[in-house]
Amino acid sequence: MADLPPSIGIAIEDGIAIVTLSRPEKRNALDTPTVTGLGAFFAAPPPGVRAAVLLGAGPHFCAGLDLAEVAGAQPPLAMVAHSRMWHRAFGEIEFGAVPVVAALHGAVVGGGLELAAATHVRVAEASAYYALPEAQRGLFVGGGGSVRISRLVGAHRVMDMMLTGRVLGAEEGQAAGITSYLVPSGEGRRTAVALAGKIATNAPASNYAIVQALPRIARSDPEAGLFTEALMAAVAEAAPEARERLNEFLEKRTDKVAPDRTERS
Ligand code: 1HE
Repeated sequence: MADLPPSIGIAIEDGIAIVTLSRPEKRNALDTPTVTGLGAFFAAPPPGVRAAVLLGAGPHFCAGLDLAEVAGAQPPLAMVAHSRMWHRAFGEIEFGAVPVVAALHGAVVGGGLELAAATHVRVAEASAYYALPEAQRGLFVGGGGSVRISRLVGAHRVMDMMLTGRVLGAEEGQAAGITSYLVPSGEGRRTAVALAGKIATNAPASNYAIVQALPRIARSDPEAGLFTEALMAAVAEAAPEARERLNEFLEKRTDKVAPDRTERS
C-alpha cells in the first residue's frame, strides 16, 4: 500500500477500505500530501479490497483546498501544475480500481465537493451542506469541479453557487443530484459501508465496466457509445463468474430482485 500522510486514515473491513480524511483540526482541508495520498491509495488499493468508503473525521466532511497552501504569490504555471495534480489524484478515484461510496456530513465545500464528485455513490447525512466559495476567495475551481459537479447538477447550478455564494442544504443537494441517499445525521458511515458491501458482492468484471466504461460511454457520441457498450458487455459476460451467476439464477439458487425496504430517501 502507498505511504500515506497522517491526514488519511485507512482501515480494511471485510474487503471494504474505509478511507477517512483525518485532519479535523483543519476541517479536513486538502493539502498536497493529502491529495496525492488519496490518488496513490486509490490507484493501488491493497489486494482483496473490492470497494471503498470515503469519510471525513470531525464535524465536517471537508473544507476544500487548504487555503494556507495558496496564500503566497505563485507563478501561474505553478498554479496550473497544482490543479493538474488534483486532476490526476481525483482521476485515480473516478477511474480507479474500486467503486467508492462517499458519506458526506457538515461542510462539503470547494475542493471537498470536487472530491465528493469524483466518487461513485454519495450518501448525505442531514447535516451536510454544499458550497463553492471560490469566487469569495479570489479563486476558481481547480479539482475537476467545473466538469464533475456540472455533470452532477448542471452548469447553471454551479454558476449560481459560484456567483452568488449559494449554500445548498442536504435536502437541496439531494434534489439537485449531488447525493443519491439522504440519511439522518450519524447514519452516513453505516449506510455507506452497507452500500459498499453490496457493491463488493457484484461480479468484478461488472463493477469494472460500471466504473470504467459507463462514464466514458455517457460522454461519448451515442453511436460510439453503443459500440463500446456492446464490447464491454461481451467482456463482462465472458467472465466465468457470469456463467455461474446466470446458472444460479436459472436454477433458483439466488435471490430475486425485490423492493428495498430500507428506510431512507
Ligand atoms: C482551514 C480551511 C481551509 C478551515 N484551508 N484552513 N474553502 C473555504 O473557503 C472554506 C473555509 N472554511 C470554512 O468556511 C469553515 O472553516 C468551515 C465552515 C469549513 C468550518 O467552520 P468551523 O467553525 O467548524 O471551523 P473553523 O474555526 O472555521 O476552522 C477550524 C480551523 O481550520 C481554523 O484554523 P485555526 O488555526 O484557526 O484553528 C481554520 O482556519 C482552518 N480551516 N477551513 C485552511 N479551507 C483545487 S481548487 C479548490 C478551491 C477551494 O476549495 S476554495 C474553498 C476553500
